[in-house]
Amino acid sequence: MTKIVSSLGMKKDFIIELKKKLETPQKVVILPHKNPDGDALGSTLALMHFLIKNNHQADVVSPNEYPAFLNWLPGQEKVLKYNRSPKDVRNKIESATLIFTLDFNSLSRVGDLEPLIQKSKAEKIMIDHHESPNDYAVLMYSDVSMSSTCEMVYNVIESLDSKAFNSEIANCLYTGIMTDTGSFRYPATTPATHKAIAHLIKTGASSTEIHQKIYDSSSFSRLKLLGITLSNLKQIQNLPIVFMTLTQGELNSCDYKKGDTEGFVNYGLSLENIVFSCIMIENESEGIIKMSFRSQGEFSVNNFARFYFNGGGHHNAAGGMSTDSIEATIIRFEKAVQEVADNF
Ligand SMILES: [Mn+2]
Repeated sequence: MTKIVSSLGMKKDFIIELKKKLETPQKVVILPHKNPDGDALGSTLALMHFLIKNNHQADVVSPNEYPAFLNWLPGQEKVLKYNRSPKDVRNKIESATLIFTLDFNSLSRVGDLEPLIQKSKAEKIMIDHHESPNDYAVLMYSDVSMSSTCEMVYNVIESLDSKAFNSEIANCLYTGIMTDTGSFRYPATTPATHKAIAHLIKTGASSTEIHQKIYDSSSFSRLKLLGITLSNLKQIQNLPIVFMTLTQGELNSCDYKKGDTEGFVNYGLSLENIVFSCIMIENESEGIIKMSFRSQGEFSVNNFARFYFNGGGHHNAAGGMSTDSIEATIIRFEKAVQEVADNF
């Protein structure tokens, strides 16, 4: 088996090899990471639509639920969730001939599905834009300079069959590019990103509708929860760093639903002169504090999350976790930022 690694842009080899694998009908399982976001769900669904159109069997298998603001994406009703239908998922994975892993690069990101994927004899194909990819795929399209996995899937479909775009594919890909670029404003947004977006609008993406569905669909309780989060906002003395916290009690008081806290951490960066924002969210049932980190410019929250909080991600957007109490986690965070204070 040849291993084709594409690190800078997509090498021709990736497409040539992928084309070969798709010459005969395949049974394909497409995996997003656990807690799929817009990019993970958008990219997996777009690829599913494309493969079905090309006479393959294709299923998106998610480790668990995705947030409600994504429950209109074309094809989302077909997503098999391991936490809901473990038997169906097991059957799909056991009979798969190809497994695509999208928007992640370490099998630990699929949670409880990991052993099933490890055991599967299907060939694995990775399409992803996170740092430090693990070594499990026979074909890899890995490029950290890419705005989103959706932009990469756009490139793949464009190279395989540029006439294949339809409104289903276009709406899925537009959504992931939009959410992963903060509506086209993060630095990874390039002329090529906008060119892809232009093509997706041309082929049926409803941009206004997508923006409304994603950004103007807050529940009353979610907005109240944002209010609590912002009232908990604190700045680290003499540093351009802020953090926010949410306890399980505060979540419960606002009838918390999965996905409600999506994007809260970004509010820290809307402050003048703040370049590092963190949110710590208590999860009583898992016994952990989930942490999200965002930065602007030089400071790598990917390294910070890896070194201090058992996580990782991108240069400017990463996640981590702590098994301490929320109070102890705050103290650890405050100590950690003092250790890296020279960077600011
Ligand atoms: Mn992504």
